[in-house]
Amino acid sequence: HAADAHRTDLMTITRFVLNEQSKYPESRGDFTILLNHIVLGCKFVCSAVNKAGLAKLIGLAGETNVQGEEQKKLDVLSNEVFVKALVSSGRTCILVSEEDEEATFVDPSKRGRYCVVFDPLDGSSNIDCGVSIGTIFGIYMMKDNHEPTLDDVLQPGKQMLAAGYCMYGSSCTLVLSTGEGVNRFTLDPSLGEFILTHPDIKIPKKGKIYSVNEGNAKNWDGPTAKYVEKCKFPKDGSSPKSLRYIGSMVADVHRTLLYGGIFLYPADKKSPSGKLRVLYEVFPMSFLMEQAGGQAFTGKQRALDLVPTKIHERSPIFLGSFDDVEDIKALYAAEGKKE
Ligand code: P6P
Repeated sequence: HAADAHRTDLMTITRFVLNEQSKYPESRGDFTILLNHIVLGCKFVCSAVNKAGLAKLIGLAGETNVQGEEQKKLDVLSNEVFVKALVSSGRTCILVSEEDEEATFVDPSKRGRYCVVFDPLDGSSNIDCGVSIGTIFGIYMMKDNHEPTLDDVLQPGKQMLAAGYCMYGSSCTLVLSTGEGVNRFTLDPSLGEFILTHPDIKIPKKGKIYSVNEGNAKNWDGPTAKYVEKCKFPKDGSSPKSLRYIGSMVADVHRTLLYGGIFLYPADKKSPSGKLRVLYEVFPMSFLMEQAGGQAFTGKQRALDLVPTKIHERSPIFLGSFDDVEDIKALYAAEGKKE
């Protein structure tokens, strides 16, 4: 019986990745081992986030991170857990975390070939009010077998081998792409395993939702202002789009991936490069969107073509349903022609 088959044929994330990797005869299982350590980190953070209210883990840790923001204890904890898990995997050589000003170069005795860029707990300002938050990560292979340098992580997003996020909300859900589509896994706490629940996710070609912080409207440039105006007062007789903005990137992007529509964090006069970080926010989410049939644009180019020069570099980002992003690309192109 199909339902029984589902219950007994548990496709765990490890089994799923092993199946995928078995297509590459030369793979030695290193990627699967690396991913297992990322999954371990996600399980730990999921447990800590769920207990946060009880364990009084929330509240300020008294330190501030490189972004000058008050660091909450869960940020500190999550970052330490991921750094330790990734180093102990023995498969990484460079780590870039939103929480650490400098990249971590793994000791040669524990070194592997992968570079991991991650935001251990994105949206952490929402911890205290229970809004979904998440871990975002991207994986590069080092450029070649030399001494690792920052160049190994300052690669365009299109060079990523894999990207994903884990969202800590009503359930713990991990969305992953290794370059062959997007798959969603849900943590079964009774098993402590992420089980494949939504294979091969595709984002709707067009959506009815736009997601942007309207509070920044005063500072937007022309094309963004024009696009949002079109969402609210469509000229073609179609109904206006709905606005949904949670203020936690993982939650806003997850909704966009499942329901369709567009997520925007534009440049503005206050922050000319926008707010979101290229390596561990823009690239992983853009990678997932393209793998799901959507697209991601910086206002100037395809997001994954961007070549970062600094590990905490920011970029404007417009990502989501293919047709919706196409619309804002046309407005930027028209602006470009005027200049
Ligand atoms: P704003 C959270 O702090 C975050 O980094 C992302 O998760 C989120 O999308 C964005 O900032 C929200 O920024 O300026 O709208 O509050």
